[in-house]
Amino acid sequence: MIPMKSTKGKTVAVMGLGLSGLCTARALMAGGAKVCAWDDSAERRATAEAEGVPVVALTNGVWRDIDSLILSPGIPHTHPTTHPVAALARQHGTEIIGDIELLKRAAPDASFIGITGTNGKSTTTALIGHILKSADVPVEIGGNLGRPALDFALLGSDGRYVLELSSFQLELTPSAGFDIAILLNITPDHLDRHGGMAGYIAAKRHIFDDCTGTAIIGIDDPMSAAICADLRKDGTATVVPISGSSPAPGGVYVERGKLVDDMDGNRIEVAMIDDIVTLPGSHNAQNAAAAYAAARKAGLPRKNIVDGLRSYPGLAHRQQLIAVIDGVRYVNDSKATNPEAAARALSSYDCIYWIAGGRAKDGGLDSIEPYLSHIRHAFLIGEATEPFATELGNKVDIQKSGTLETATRDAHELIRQEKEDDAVLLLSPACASYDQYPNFEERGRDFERCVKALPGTDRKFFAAAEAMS
Ligand code: UMA
Repeated sequence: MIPMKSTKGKTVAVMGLGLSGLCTARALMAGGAKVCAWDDSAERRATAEAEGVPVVALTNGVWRDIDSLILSPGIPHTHPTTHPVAALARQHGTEIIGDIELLKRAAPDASFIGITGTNGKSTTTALIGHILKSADVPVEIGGNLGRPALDFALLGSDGRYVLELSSFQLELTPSAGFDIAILLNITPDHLDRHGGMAGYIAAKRHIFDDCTGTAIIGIDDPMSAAICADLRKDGTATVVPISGSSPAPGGVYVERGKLVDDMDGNRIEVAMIDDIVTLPGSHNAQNAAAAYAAARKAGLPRKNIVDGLRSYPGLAHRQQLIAVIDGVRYVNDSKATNPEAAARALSSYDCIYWIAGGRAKDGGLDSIEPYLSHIRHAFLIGEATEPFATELGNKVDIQKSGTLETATRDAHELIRQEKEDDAVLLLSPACASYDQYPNFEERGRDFERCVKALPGTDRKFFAAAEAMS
């Protein structure tokens, strides 16, 4: 934990006492600030109080003494409505910031690598962290990935913070100024929180504000490609375009499975990367290109980076290879709680025995349509069994398995009968887990348990990186 010395003697309000808020309150108190904290949940307030955090109703009277409001990222401060505590802070001219801003103020000597994008930011963050760590660079990895910013150790001038940044966190980080700033892609998300697409793009684009180092930008979607063109005109940062599927002149890209470095305008074919089992699909090729560019700009030799890409263990529950049994891959993608996320996994393999279902989101399965030919057989579970059966029934072979345990056994049995080359048993539910599990992590762990119970002659199991490490 980083004691927040810069706020010593100041009065700081902390709104929200979840993962990031509680950690922030502890760090402020350890640094000598006078903290007054609040959460709308009585349970969260009680937990904080039990830890000695002063809980104070942040109503009108207290504001003349408060220097800053530290807002948790999940609490709205503009759209769809302004939380009353944020409204009071604004009315009194009190700065509203988040824990990433506090980290930037606490560690002025360290370097910061910020990663954002609608998809792939967790993988890219974990991948960059893994590559730097493997090369013995002092590094702390977290942010939206799970570990709150002020839980880190304080790093000096040789250290690097590798931060996954959500649009919510970026809005609360006025002094962005990242040494290496990465935007992977933009597709519509969190539009209610940003008042529409323009607000969402503005929040994402903020990652490049005051960036005088390197701006790494995906060019595989039109909105990010437009930002890339703008930044190149602007000329403040060194701009590195990246692509997972086509040439990116002056940047880093993957073409026919080969990672290409053209950052110095001197095309170098670095390595084949399409055989890295923990980074399947063209979306992961783009993530690998981003991680390579960041690690090169952080000063690592090419060989170390390629070694790091090859030894990347993958993140739990995100296209995580958990086992290979008699040549068949077993992949846990429990984090795919909507059809768009499942579509990315379905695009990554050619012969899929697919376990899908749970509590379905509105809008149907349109986004998986382009990948129906990759599905050899679907095994349906949970509340979505009947609606998915109706939607998929005349397009792919389906089986109503009901539970994950039955689906895993049904799929394994069929795979053994059909003996297809390249078969993959993929849990990528396209649904929330709440009908059968407390969360997607528990669903993923249950899948792992079911896979471990399967018979087989040649069984290999793999461990994933922890999101919190
Ligand atoms: N709360 C209120 N009033 C409100 C709303 C919330 O008091 O009107 C309180 C809740 O009772 C709760 C606390 O605020 O106690 C929750 O705060 P939070 O939602 O900001 O969540 P944290 O537990 O602090 O976790 C946050 C990030 N959550 C969000 O941005 C929603 C975590 O990202 C992040 O891992 C963590 O900080 C550590 O940095 C999660 C996430 O879902 C993974 N992110 C979104 C995403 O990836 O799409 C953006």
